[in-house]
This record gives sequence, C-alpha cells and structure tokens, in this order.
Amino acid sequence: MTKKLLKIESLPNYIDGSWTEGNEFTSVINPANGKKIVNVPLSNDEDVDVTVKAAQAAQKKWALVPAPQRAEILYNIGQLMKERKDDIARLLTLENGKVLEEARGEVQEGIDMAFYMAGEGRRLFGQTTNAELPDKFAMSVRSPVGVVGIITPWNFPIAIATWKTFPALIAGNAVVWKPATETPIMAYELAKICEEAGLPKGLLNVVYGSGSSVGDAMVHHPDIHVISFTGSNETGIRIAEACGRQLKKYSLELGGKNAVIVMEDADLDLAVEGIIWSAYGTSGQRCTACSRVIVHEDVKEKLEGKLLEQIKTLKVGNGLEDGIVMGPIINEAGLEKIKKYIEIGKNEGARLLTGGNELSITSSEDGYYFEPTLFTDATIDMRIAQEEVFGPVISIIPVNSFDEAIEANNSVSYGLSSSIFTNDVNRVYRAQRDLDTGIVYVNAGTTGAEIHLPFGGTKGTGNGHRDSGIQALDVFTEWKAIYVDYSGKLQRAQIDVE
Ligand code: UN1
Repeated sequence: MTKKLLKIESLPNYIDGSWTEGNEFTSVINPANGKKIVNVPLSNDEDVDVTVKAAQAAQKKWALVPAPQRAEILYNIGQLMKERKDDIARLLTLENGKVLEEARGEVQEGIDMAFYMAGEGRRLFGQTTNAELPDKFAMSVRSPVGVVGIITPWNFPIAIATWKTFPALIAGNAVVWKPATETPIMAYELAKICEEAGLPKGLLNVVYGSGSSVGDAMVHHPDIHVISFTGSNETGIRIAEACGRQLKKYSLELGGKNAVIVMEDADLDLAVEGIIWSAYGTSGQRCTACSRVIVHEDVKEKLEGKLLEQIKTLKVGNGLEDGIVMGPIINEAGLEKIKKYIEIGKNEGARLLTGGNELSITSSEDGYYFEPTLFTDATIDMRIAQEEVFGPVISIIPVNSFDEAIEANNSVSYGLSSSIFTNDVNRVYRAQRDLDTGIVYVNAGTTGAEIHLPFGGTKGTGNGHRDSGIQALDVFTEWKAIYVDYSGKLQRAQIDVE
C-alpha cells in the first residue's frame, strides 16, 4: 500500500516551479528494514545559485502581494495537508521510522502551522507610537528579509520544515530549502502541495544534497539573507561562524539534554507515563526527548520498579505495523552513537537496569533497532548525564531535595525542555521560574510543544531565536521604523523639542 504512495524512482529538485532531475544521487533507506525507498539528488553550489536567482525574482513580486492574499495560499496548503494527512504520515513513517500514530501527530503539527501562519496574514502587527514632535507620526512595521535558507533535520522532517517555511512565506520571503537527505520525501510532498495550492513559482524551492555542498553553498551565498537551521551543535557552530563573518542573520535550534524531575509527592504512575512517552517516543530521537530522570531518593526505588514494569511491555518494530510503540533508529551511524554512549555510561559507573543492546526484529531483519534502555545511579558530572545521545536511553539521577533537583536540571550545557512532577503548588511556581530551559512542563513529559508557542532553548540549545509561535516571525522579518512629518517644516528630533 505504501509503495503505491510514492510512484517515482528518483526525487527531483523543485526549483523555480520546475521539477528538475538530478545528476548524482544517493539512496534513501527505510530504517525499519534497511531497504532502499527512492533516490535523492546530490546537488551542488551551481544548483543553489540558480535557485537563489529564481527565488530573488519571485520574492520581489511576492513582497507586494497583500499579506491577507498570501494567507489564502497558506490556507489552501493547510487544507491539502489535512486531506492527505494519512498518506503523508505513511510516507513519513517509511522514511523516518517513527510509528504511524506519531507520524500523524507530526503532520498535524504542520497543518496547525499552516492555519496559524495563514491567520497571521491578517495580523503581522507592527506598532504605532507617538513621535516626540508635533504633527509627526511614528510607526514600526515588519518587512521581509528577502531570500531565506532553511536547513532541516530528519527527526521531524515535515513539522520543523513548516515551522520555518510558513512564517517565512507569510512575511513575504522566498525560501530555499535543503531537507535532510535521510528524509527527502516530506519535502517532495510539501512542494507538490504548495504547487497545487497556487503558490507562485520560485517562492518555495527544494534543493536536495549534503550539508557540505548544498548547505555550505546556502550559508555562503551572498543573496540568502537568513539561515534557519535545526540540527547538531557541531554544524550549528560552523554555520554561526560563517554567518558571523558575513554579518548574515542566523537562527539555530540545536541539541537538548532534557530532564523530568520526579519529586517525592508526585503521582508516580503519571510520571512513569510521561517519562516513557517523552523518552522513547520517536525512539528518543527528539531534541526534546527526556534523557534524564532526576528523582527524589524517597521514591527512587518505587519509580525504577514502575518504569521497568512498563518498559517490559513496549513493543519495538516497524512503525507501520499495528501495536508497535517504538520504531527503529534512523540509520547505522545513529545506532553506533547510541552503542558508544552505553559503553560510556557503563564505564562511568552508571548502573544498567534494562536494555543497552541492539535489537533484531524477525520481521524486519535489516532494520536499525535498539532496546529501550534505563540507567540508574548516574551523577550529574557523567557524560551519559551531560551529552545528547539521541536514542531511547534514560539516565536516572537521584537527588535529596527540590533545590538539588533544580541544580541537577540546570547542570547541562543545553537548555531546551524540562519537566517537573509534583503536586506542591509552591514548587510548581518555583520550578517554572528557576528551570533554565526554553520550555517547561508541569506534570507532563518533556515533549509535546504546540505550534503557537515559541519553540527553542537557552544556552547551547541555540542562539536565542525561536521556531514557531509568533516569535518565528522575528527570524524572517526586519523591523523598519517609519517617521512621517506632516508639519511642513524641518523639525529636528531631540533639538526642537522645547
Ligand atoms: C524536535 O524534537 O526537534 O515537542 C521537535 C515535541 C514536538 C517537536 C519536537 N512537538 O517534541
């Protein structure tokens, strides 16, 4: 059934409204069974250059289209995504591995973003204010930046793309998009929808290829005015350095080392559900995944017992099959990284309670699977408690007080998401104030961000920008201050005020 959903052998780039065949290709692999799904082009800097020129021309016209009219196209896009939600979700599971239910949730995130940003077409508010001189008017408006470059990861290949593309488009920009080569089908599906929805050519362009060729060419292109990137810290820092030298605006959404805090008064069953869902959903390959559990000593053993009981029941396998709750790891390199961290954890003295091994699934022999894994007795200085594993691995860190829990949470170099389970209202308010992350949950796991709130984090998680929410518009617009003097004479600011 899924095979029929994708009827081509090789994905084309989508440049200036044309489906452009590639010259060189790499294979896209289904992580659930190791089988090839389709070819994806490996484009080069010339492809990027051609695309940017087309995008520039298209953007000039688009910027003059009233935003409520731009919005009509976004509404169409949202509607088409809604109609095709199931098909898109199946293709997402095929290329990414996450279970179908989660894939549907991810597509929904994109639909929500389309309608939310379409609504912005009738807002995009600026500010009017008072001028300091008589017969003078002052206001500030958002204006588009021009051509924006977006570089998206494989773990949320459609949701994250919409967080960046839709605010960019509604604000009057053109987009050059390089999706991850592991998950290019979502870009193909979204580009088809944009074309059908009536988006003028050249406004959304998809250029497939590696980070070192296409990504690099985008980052260095003088006519791409913003780079919005979600991915690894290593690449993010390289992008920041290159953009910094060009005084180019950049927005980075990088790693996380997110914790669930479980206090002694918590509803432990609820905490267990929250931990399992946010640690093992998408096989732990979320920036927001719970990879640390900071637990009060008084309930540590009880919590461990309950977690172990639940973990035993988790069915791992091909995400398209019924009853599977955890799918595969994206690829061999992802598996190797997880295995490396299991060894690091053991050598550091963390105690492995369950898991820790690659899994073979009889129905999907050549897939990349890993057991849901639980370490305990980790300490905050261990690498397993500090570094991002990007897999289904939890480390339990025991503490003796609320203050110690907050300190443990904040001890990492990242600051994306955190969570606390407690029924003490004073602790709730203290925690939301003192947890040093961009997202805080109370009595819920570390995942589940909604698109109309800002998504992003503090410290090593990024450079202070936010994806999604109204705040995403700040990445894709410049503020312009406008003064209209209708006095008919020269009025000097700061001087003629007395
Ligand atoms: C990511 O992991 O990069 O809150 C995105 C969540 C999802 C988005 C995750 N809504 O986990």
